[in-house]
Amino acid sequence: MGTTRRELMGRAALGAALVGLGARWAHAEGEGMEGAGAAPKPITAQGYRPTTTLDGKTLPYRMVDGVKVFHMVAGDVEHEFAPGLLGRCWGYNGIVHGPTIEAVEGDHVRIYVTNKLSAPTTVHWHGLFVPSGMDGVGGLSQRPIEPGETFRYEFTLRQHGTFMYHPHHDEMTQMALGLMGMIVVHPREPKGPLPDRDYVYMLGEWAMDPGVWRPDPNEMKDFNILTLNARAFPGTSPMVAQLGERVRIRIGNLSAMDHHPIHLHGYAFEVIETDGGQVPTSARWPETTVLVPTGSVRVVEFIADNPGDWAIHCHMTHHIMNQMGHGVPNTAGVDVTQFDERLMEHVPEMNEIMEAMMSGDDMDKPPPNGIPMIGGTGPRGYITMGGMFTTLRVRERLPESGDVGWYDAPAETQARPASADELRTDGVDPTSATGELPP
Ligand SMILES: [Cu+2]
Repeated sequence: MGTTRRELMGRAALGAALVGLGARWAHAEGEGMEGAGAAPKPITAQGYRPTTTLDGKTLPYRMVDGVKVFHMVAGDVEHEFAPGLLGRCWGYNGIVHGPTIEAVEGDHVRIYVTNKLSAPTTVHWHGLFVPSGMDGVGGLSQRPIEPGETFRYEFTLRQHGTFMYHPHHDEMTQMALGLMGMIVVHPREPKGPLPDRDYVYMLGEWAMDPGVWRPDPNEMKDFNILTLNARAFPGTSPMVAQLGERVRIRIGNLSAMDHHPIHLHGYAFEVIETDGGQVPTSARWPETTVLVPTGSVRVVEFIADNPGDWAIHCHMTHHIMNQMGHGVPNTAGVDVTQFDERLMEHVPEMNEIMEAMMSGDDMDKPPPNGIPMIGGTGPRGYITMGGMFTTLRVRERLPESGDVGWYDAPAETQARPASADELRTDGVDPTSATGELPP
């Protein structure tokens, strides 16, 4: 029989085996990547609250004769999507996605782009009102930047808002490998209150079968790694906020083929901005999910007045999975307790494989470059989600330093098994099929 071990494992031991595997891997933080700090970042001399790109970085600049000078270097990056899953990607300044460019409306910026890739590239400034010759469309606004060359882009930031950057040359390949990043331009004269927390996310999608190291740019539909700032849960860092703080979340999407409805638990927010500019206060409405189409930015804001650990995730259920296996029969609702025994009757080599699995040594070895389809360890069991999932952790008081940890819900606010007494008092019959209550 041509059935491989992986296929058999996929059918017989599906979730449980893979879940067990994931729990044993240690969390490895990327070097120098940003996590959420205890205190809000101090307001800068230019009067803005700096953004936080979790699991990413902000691009440093240098002032030269009143000009903000940046340097972006496109090159190969070995990137960790989550502990156990590395990708041979393309990025800027040694990270995937590229660092967030942050400036202020009216700033004059000069951005040098050095190409250390093996292919020509350009950089397009998505949403920015730049002179035509600075727009970065290969063949249209400029000739491509050849490997080894450094190009100079220069313009004045005439707007404020949230924008993106990416190559506009061989987009399909270069963006699939990770070349993209966010741009935040703060207003020169802010009209509303400044946020206390200002988080920046780039949504992304990748095609990487287990055991493969290079994201596949040819994929059209079957993206199996869905990321927030190029990290898939359980590799995503949590956002934090202290009770009463104003939280802003800027979400850009440069996924190849998908839009992402991003849903936040515990809150309603308003969309205050897109990559086209600010939404007038009178035109905003409350939402709990914001659809971020590819090639778009949505910025949401709310007051963190509900303490707890709150999920924030894409609401496409296949986008909160990692490296999903397909071609598996639908066993939802089926009694599968005899499955392994029956399978062994029909697949003789299954015995041997199961023995190897039971002995432990097979299961202790992670697959070569692959992560479980679902999850990470939570405070009350296993969190059965992956991909575009993280948490917002709101506390009355954040610890001065170190991990925020998990929310300790007051006992009376915690869902739990119902007692027989409670059921009787409330007239609830657990054996009822209709859920009908006595009059
Ligand atoms: Cu999605």
